[in-house]
Amino acid sequence: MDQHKKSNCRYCNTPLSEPFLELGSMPLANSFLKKEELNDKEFTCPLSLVYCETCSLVQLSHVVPAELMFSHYLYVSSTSATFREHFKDYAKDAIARSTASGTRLAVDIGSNDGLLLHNFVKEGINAVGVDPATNLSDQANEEGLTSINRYFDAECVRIITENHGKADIITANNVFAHIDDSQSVCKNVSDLLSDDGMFIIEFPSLHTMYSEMFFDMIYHEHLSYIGLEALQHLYRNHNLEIFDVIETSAHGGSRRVFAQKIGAHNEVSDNVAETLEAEFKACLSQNFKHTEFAEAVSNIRTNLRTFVSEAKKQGKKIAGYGAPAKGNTIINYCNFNSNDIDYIVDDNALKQNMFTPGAHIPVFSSKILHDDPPDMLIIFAWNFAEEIIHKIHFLQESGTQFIIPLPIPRIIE
Ligand code: DWN
Repeated sequence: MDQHKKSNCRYCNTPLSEPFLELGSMPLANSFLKKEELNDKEFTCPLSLVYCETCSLVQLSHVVPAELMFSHYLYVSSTSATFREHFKDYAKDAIARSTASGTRLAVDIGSNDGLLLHNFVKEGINAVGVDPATNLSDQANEEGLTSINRYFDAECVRIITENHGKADIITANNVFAHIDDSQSVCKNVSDLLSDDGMFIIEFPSLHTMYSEMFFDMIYHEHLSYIGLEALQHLYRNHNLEIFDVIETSAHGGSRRVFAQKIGAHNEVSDNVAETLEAEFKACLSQNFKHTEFAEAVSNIRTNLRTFVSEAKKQGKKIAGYGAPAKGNTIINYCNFNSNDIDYIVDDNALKQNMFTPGAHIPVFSSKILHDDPPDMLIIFAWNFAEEIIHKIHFLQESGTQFIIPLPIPRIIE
């Protein structure tokens, strides 16, 4: 199974030009290693961005086979209390909006450990999850949920329709950007969706990535970096129309986009035109914006490397909190290793006693912070900084400096 270079845009099939940003050849962001694997050759693939001149979709130039990334998955949605609250509110919002007469069925594509499914069921809605990660799908089923362990393909639609009927709510959160064959998934959604149904996706927004310089959102799982213009272009080919869009705080700034079959009864909100206008004003489809972003990312690397090198010259011990996929983009793009960052802690047991891909930095449970406190703690899971700092403020009181890495490394006072 090897990667391949994408020749055409996955949303509109326009031939793609050369990348405007190249972060280098990198290992997969969630491919943490066991100790005995440290000397094995790691799979790497160019991590570069290209944009489509027709529909303006920003996307990776190279595609890694999904099986390599998603069949056994270490990321667990429920690890953070912030996300547990987020998807509780999400389910309530979706149900409140679903005016399909007597909402009968919700289907969550990329259901992970079943966090959203659980909230739909708690609200009295029958819910079915779809996820290719066997470890996570098994976990959800063991908890009494219904999770189909496969990709959301035509056969999956047949299985769901035959056993549960059409879906009044279909969701795909932090997964739509991960899909290479977006055309087939949109067709499958259109086939599964009831006539009055809603298709809701949530994803880190391209607008935020550019405005906040969150280049760490770039990794091989994230094939697309979605703006509303590109999404509208894709949906129209599959009898889907966007009728509302809201901004959420997830992952530092996400968009939640609501769609329906063209002509269904939801009025198109002014939010859609306003968001398109805001993206137009941000010049997200202009060539200069992409090159401007690429230059800024290179400068951020210089700042981060200088920051860490200065701290190490002063003999400081540096650790990280959170071993998110995005943290590995920062670490590997800056060529950090365990001489720069002594260790990282993560509360997800699946990542503990493992080593980060590429840099081979050890990941421990947060207990080590009591036994071997660092002088500096870089919060790689910066999108959960408030929740994390609340847990470890004892460290700050004893002198550890907490660092937010992007857009410029800054000490939290
Ligand atoms: O698209 C994706 C994004 C949305 O989520 C997936 N491809 C993978 C994942 O990316 P990520 O790993 O960058 O996401 P998170 O949710 O920002 O990762 C947070 C990390 O921090 C997790 O490894 C858990 C950890 N954490 C922790 O150790 N203690 C988080 C909290 C809140 C904590 O208290």
